[in-house]
Amino acid sequence: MIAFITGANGQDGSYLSEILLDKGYEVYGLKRRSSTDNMWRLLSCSTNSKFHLVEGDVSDAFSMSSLINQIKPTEVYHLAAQSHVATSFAQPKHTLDVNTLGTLNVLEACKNASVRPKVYFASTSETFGANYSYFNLKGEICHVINKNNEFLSDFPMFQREDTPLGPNSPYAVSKVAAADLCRLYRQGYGMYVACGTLMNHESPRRGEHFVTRKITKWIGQKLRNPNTPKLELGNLKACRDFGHSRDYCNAMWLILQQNEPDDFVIATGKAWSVEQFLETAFKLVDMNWQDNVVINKEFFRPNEVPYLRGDASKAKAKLGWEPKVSFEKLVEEMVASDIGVI
Ligand code: NAP
Ligand code: F7E
Repeated sequence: MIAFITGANGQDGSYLSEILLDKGYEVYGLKRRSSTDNMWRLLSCSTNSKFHLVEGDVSDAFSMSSLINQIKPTEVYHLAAQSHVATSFAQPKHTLDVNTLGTLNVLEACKNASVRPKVYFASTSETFGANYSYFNLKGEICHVINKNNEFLSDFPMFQREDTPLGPNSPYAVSKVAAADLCRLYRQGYGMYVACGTLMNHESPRRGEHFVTRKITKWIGQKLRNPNTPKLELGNLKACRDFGHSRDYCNAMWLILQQNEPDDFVIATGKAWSVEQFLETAFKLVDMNWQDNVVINKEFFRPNEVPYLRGDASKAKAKLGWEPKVSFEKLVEEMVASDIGVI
């Protein structure tokens, strides 16, 4: 088996590379040129003779088609993206160029390959926006298209495969369009293209500008230097379904092992507010977050996704997939890594 992973040096790409190498795959990881080294997540892979880094950029159609022709992968995991939601408001065109047109380039290259690979596309729960589903008293499924971005905290609401999409950031729009392209190539050209709609997943390898890692990194710095300025955050009320990246990368592999291409929501089924993440992380080091956090309007978004909680029943039934790492263990691992205990 030969895998080609775009975004290999990102959080998910690094765990997925390790998982596939363990299964005996030959793994080709795409990296784009950077002025400084950013391969730290791939340290354990770099010594494996079955792991190869190849240079290219998903927004360059030529580099995608020539790499796929040379490598002849059996499976393509297309993870590369401008993945930061807040950045997508500041750089909307770049986000669509990379995430939507980059996906088109990958799909076209795979369509024209002499032997077409199976393709996994990294979609996201952000595509639901503020929409949700719930079961009414008769046990019937109801879907809500939530135009006001309301946050109904007492409601047992969730998102699953049939929840209507309501993208409310350039990032989410770019992923909806890319996932539509995936379905078009599946239906129109008979290609094996599967989409994973993944809820937030974190780890010690999470980028430093995502809220979980921003918090745990700050804790590490504060313990090393008591003069560290206060932690500046935005909306603490937003809720996310936080899982562990390694668990979610296992789901990506399972999704591509099905006989027929299909789409799956991957989630833990529980939602936690940013405030609850803060509370849990600070408690681990006997600190009070209220004394150490200031709210800065700069970190609020023009549009917020108030509440994400996934229902991964389909993944459990068809893939036998379930998350292994609890929220508490996830926070513990991230804090331990940032304070230098592991
Ligand atoms: P990440 O850590 O931000 O990694 C993104 C990767 O894409 C990096 O390797 C980055 O390279 C690469 N990349 C960006 N632009 C590129 C380009 N033009 N050409 C080639 N490579 C490019 O993201 P992640 O958390 O691993 O997420 C992986 C994928 O899952 C992304 O598509 C993301 O949108 C999606 N997703 C993530 C989550 C989550 O909670 N983590 C949830 C749902 C979906 P550089 O290092 O050079 O920037
Ligand atoms: O924000 C709030 C913020 O940037 C989470 C990406 O992997 O998951 C990720 O997108 C929440 C939001 O992740 C700060 O407003 C408060 O409500 O960590 P985040 P995200 O936007 O949920 C999805 C599923 C993806 O697909 C994306 O690729 O936290 N928040 N204060 C803050 N967020 C940040 N970044 N920084 C703050 O200071």
